[in-house]
Amino acid sequence: MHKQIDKENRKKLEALNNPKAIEIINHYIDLCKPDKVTVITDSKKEKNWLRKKAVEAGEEAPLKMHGHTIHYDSYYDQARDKDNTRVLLPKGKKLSEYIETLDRDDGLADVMQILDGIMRGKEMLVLFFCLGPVDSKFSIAALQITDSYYVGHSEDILYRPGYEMFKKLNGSEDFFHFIHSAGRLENNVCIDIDKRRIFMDLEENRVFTVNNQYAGNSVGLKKLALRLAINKSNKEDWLCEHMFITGIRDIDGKRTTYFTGAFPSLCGKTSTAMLPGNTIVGDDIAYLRPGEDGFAYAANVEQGIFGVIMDINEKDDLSIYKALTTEREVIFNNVLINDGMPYWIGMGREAPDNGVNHSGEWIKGKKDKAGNEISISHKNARFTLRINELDNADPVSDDPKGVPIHGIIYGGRDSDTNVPVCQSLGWAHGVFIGATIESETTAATLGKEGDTKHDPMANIDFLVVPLGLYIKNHLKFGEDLALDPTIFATNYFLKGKDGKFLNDKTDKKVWLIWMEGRVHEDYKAIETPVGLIPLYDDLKELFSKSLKKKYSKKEYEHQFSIRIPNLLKRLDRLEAIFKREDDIPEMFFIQLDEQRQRLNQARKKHGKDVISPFDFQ
Ligand code: SPV
Ligand code: MN
Repeated sequence: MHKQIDKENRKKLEALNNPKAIEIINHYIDLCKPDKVTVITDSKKEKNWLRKKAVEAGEEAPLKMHGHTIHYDSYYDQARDKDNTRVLLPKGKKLSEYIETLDRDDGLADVMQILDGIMRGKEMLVLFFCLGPVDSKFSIAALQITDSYYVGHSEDILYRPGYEMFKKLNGSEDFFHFIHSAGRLENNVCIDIDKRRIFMDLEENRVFTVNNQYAGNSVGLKKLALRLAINKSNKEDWLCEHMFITGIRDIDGKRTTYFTGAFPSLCGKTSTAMLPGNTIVGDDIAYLRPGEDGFAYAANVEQGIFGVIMDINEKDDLSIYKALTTEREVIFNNVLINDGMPYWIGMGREAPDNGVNHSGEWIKGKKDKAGNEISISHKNARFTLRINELDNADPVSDDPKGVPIHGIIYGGRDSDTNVPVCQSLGWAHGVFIGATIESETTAATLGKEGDTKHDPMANIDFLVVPLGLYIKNHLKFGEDLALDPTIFATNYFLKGKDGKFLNDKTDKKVWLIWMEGRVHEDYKAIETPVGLIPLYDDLKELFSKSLKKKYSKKEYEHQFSIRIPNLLKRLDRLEAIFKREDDIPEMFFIQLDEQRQRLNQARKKHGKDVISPFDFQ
């Protein structure tokens, strides 16, 4: 045991009986050279200490409402940092055109040099968590080393405790580990942003992340663990997905059916998972495993939400809004603070025109170095809280069995092609739909917004295995199930010629109820070249019953028309992309060809480019 670990902390580590964990901790004490090392167990007292330290150190500041704190990330660290994220690979190995890699030896040498002495003057925290519910087949143990109290505090909110779990590992080396340092700070935000690194080392199940604070970059258990788990799942027989899990109620509010859903970031994922009337199990990452009864079971990897706060208001997202405006443990990130109260874009209340935000002291009209006006909060500003603090938390969220999944929803951000909702023609066609998600880029990652990007299963940012292997495993997962989930596609972002959205934000409730009803065969559907779409009469009734809204034939026709030229163009684009990848399963190209044939045949039969849904009946 390292001589720098005092008696009390030494006892905590010895109780783990895990030589590999001790070896890792010793190694990074030697390398990072902290002034002090503190081991945090599952005890409430120690977690409270962590929360207090985050405030004492200035990484968080208390707000007026009891339990609320604010944390800021550097102005240049407001989202996932894709440019500095790499998968370390042995020489000569290739993954996919999509995946940024780096020679493993070079990457390790580089990051070890940055880590050398990085914690001088700081305290190293050693924390233990469990990914997935504890004591279940989903559980993965994780060891976190960090010098950020904010990261430790966030993880305490977002993940289940893992110290006791580590004891039960009986010395096994089968766990993930994460090494994080925020590096040098000024006004409590990172300054060495040119030395940011996020390196995934699959061989050792470890991730290095330095000179950052934004949780998507710094919190090991979140998107960094997602990558390690994707690697693990693809060698085994389960799926690790960038998916929410939600319990959808039928139109009478009597039956609850569990769905998962994958949407690229900032494309309506959390609001779909949190729709009023439904229950939330998880909003970001799910593990899916085959159950003994033939269903797929899904578990939430997390116990909290690191959610986007932009546009959270009383009208659109009541449960979250209520949780954010009442007393409880909440960390706010990168929003405006005035007189101890948080304000953000789209909160539905008038905001003051000065205060402190992600740019420091702020007054309305303030510009950044590039001359752009700084908004009151960042578009990717976030909040962190526990799911069980929400009034729509599902009671079985922590069930070690997970929940049985009847449906999977894939969504993208597309203004002119896909219909609002459609059911796949079977598992393989559904996998094809998921694999061909396209979306416009958003503020969730650093860089330009609004470019169309191909994002298979909304998981491409996190893929660390070849795309072909990932798709093959998806196909196999469904084939092996006796009762595979029904796959649906949604698109909330269709626009008319005037550039206005064709649907309200709240319309997604109708699409969800329809999907829930479809898996129980409550509604009929119309077969089109892209899949099965709703009947007008069913939607009219659902709009009226669930939203008290009129839904005209004209609206239906506009939204559910099959736009053949746009759909064919998409297929050409995607075919070119997939042809450049190695080992894409034959089944994928069969689906693509069949989809193209169906579109061409429909164009011929109906003699037009844009076919009304009524023409297919
Ligand atoms: C996302 O962008 O998909 C998020 C937030 O869930 S982050 O933690 O940054 O990945
Ligand atoms: Mn996410």
